Amino acid sequence: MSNAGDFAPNTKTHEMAMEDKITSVSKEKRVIKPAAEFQKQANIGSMTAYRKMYRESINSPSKFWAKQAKDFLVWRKPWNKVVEWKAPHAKWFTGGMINVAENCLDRHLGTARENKAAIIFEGEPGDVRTITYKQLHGEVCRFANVLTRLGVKKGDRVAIYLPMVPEAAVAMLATARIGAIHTVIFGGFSSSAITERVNDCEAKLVITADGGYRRGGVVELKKNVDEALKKTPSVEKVVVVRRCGNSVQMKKGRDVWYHEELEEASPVHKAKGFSSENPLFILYTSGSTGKPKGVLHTSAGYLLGTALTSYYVFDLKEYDTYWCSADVGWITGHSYVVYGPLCSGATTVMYEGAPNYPDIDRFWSIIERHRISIFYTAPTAIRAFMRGGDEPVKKHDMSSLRLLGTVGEPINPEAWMWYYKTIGGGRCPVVDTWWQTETGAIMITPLPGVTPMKPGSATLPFFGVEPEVVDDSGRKVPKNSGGKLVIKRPWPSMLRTLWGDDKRFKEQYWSQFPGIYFCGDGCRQDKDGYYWIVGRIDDVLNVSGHRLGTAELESALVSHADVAEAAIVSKPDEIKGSGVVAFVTLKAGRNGSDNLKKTLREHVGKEIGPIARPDEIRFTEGLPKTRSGKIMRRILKEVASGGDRYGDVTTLEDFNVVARLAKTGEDE
Ligand code: 7RM
Repeated sequence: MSNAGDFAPNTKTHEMAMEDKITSVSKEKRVIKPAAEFQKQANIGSMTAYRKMYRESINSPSKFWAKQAKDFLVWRKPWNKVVEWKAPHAKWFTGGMINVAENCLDRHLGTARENKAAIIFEGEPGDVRTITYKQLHGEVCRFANVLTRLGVKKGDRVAIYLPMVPEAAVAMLATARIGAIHTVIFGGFSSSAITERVNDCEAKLVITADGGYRRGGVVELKKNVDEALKKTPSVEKVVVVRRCGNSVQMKKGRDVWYHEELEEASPVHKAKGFSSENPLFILYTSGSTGKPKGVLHTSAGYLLGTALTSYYVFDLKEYDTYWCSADVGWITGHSYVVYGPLCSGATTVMYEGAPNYPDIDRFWSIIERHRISIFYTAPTAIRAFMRGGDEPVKKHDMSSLRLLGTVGEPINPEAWMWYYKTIGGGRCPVVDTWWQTETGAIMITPLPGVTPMKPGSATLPFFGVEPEVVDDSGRKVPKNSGGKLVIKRPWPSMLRTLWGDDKRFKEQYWSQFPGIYFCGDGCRQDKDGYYWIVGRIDDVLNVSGHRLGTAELESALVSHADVAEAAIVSKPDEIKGSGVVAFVTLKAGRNGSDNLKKTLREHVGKEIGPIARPDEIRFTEGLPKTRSGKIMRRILKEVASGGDRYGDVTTLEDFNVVARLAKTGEDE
């Protein structure tokens, strides 16, 4: 139990900082020690080993990164300088020459990995394809020759708009192989999103498919491309993968079939070395307002970041079957479906379809049939499965799993425990990995088998990462107080700029604290040095003068047995200045009643204190989410205050959710 007194600010010392301080209300205390059996075989064997290596990475970064770059990558020409840092611009491994595709493919040939599965693909209808490293190499070489023949040169932009099929990985790797720049556009985006992105980077060529399978139907991708390309003067050619066999229109002189081009192409392609800082890809990430930002990543540093984290965070072993359920349209798909695992010679699984098709147990069925050993997914998916109860999981043999991971949002301790116990059977460490499109690779994370885990915390920094929690003036805040999360030094896989908009790059990430990267997240560091992300700074609530992150309040609601998911926003309140509105989805079979509203308010009061008790609770069938599963609190805020100016909703997964949400307040 707690009382409001706990939250009384110490006005003497904190008067000045009140504005930017975030009050933490979490009472989460559990510590889960990883199993000894896991530790015995882990790629990093102890906390002592982690701390030693971390210290080296911070005290002698150039020496540390030089060693990793030698151990994890193959080079055409060694670098002269590890890092050149003129804030906010970094260059890594300058003077070095490298080919990213060679690092993911050619290096494994002539080794025992040659005939190992590089990709195991499962389509939504149930079709399965296994592609070995040798086969993948052959296909990428052929397609690299096709791209060259179609006029793509080093530095040209290639847009990829495909379903989650192996050809997506082939397209990315072939583009990289010839030194061109890819921009993957998520297959769920509309034609206007394609137009905007293609025009922003002036893509010369588009790779798409006739369609992709989703929830039993066909998403007509080529049709969307045709519509989008009415307004894209830069596009000269379109390559179409045949996936569903649905009829498409091929524009003469512009459109060619992937399979026909490949048939004619030679499987021999000699990879050239490109400079370390050669751009590898642009990935558009939508801010809450304004046009999408084209995050630019380059070659060597990015690849090193993804390879190193793949090895240590996922504890990759030669025999693992590794599955990251993210779409290649997101950074997680780039870094942890394609580049990280393939550079490490791992077997990476790709699944095309919806998580709940034909049934809610599809993921568990995939894990059982392919004997997946490492599984990486998002909290939103975990909560959705949790909502469906344990039965769908129990139908499957999940004993092949040895490691679980999560990314995308703060994971509430309740969902963490469910994931750990029900999916992992209490055997598997859970790595809660904090990172961003901009960071390229995992930044804050446990090392499995080694780092004692705290449900809801991403725990400790990865090698070379120096985070800090600061107030608005950039001063480090005391342990256990909230503030802004910054990264104090450059790291190899960091974004280099925003495509065509270096001014926005500087403003967005480097203007708050000169020379220091501000990620936009609120955070708290506990007494053990563990980091707890409390949500986006833009979403912070103001309750009676206290600034509260969204994650802790939502997590308190979700810890109630009837609640599946919750999102909290503030709304203007005439008396208090602002009030707290909770949108709540319930577990299957539970009923939203006035009684339950009362119970939930009391529950939150008990869990974290009376000040955080929501003023209003609204039960809803679903929450507005981005297509990668992040809750769009900006829309909920608008709904809560009775408005309908939702702003940019192009990344919204399902607009019907918003329409239904608007009705949730009507009985109030
Ligand atoms: C990888 C990815 C980045 C934002 C980030 C956070 C949130 C991601 C976690 C997390 C708490 C985590 N890239 N986020 N991972 N919050 N714990 N483990 O998601 O660019 O799409 O999003 O996602 O707010 O800033 S992203």
